[in-house]
Amino acid sequence: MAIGVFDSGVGGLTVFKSIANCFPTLDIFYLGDTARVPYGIRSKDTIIKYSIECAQYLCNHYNIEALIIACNSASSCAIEALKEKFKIPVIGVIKPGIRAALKTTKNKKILIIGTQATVNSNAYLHGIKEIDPSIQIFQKACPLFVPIVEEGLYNHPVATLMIKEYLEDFISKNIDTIILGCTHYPLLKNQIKEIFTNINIVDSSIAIIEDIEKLKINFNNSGKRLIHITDYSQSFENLKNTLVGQIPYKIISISE
Ligand code: DGN
Repeated sequence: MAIGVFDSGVGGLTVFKSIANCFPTLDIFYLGDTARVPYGIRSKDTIIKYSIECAQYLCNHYNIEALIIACNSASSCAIEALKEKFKIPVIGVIKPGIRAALKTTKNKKILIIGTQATVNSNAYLHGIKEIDPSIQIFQKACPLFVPIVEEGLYNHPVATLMIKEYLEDFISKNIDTIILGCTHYPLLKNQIKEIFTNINIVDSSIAIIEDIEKLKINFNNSGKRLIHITDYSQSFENLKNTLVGQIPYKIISISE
């Protein structure tokens, strides 16, 4: 038995890495839909279709006991469809992120950053308002963050420039908590902290661990890990090596 983790591409390896570190004996199979990344600019229907295909592949090929949606765009748009279709526990990154942000904020001012699909879905906003309607929420889609990270430029001055361009207007808003609502953004954590002093950063790849711990599954397997991708690129390999090192990968096909 094992768990399956999927993402639109390589960014979800931030979530995979966090899970792999916390559960060393758990078998984990990751699927990154690198042929069709990014999901963040696509319609809800397309994100649902792609997400079902990723989940179906993992269910068909491995005896998975739970499905983890590492991708914020897929978690925002497709979690209900996946829960309905697959009869195993399905965990996305939105609820853990919300829980962590609500625990963290003191002044009840939260900024959510993510892809266009995640921000348009209002999944974080509605989830937070349901629990605490008094929270003041700011949202900003930051579409250029993903390609900058994929290009390996997260430590380059261009990343700082880009973060300023998207987020400068929020500096004066006295926000105390930012939700990194995209798989790639943890790689920009330090640069975001440089711009917002005294900010708390919520990283769903860490927050999700609590949800996984609660699963009633067998965590004692052989600690097998395998990454599946739907297309190869050098940027995939570079980012994979940076994030998780020498874990093996194979190229697969999932669409009809
Ligand atoms: N994995 C996506 C997310 O977390 O929303 C980012 C990459 C993308 O599809 N744009």
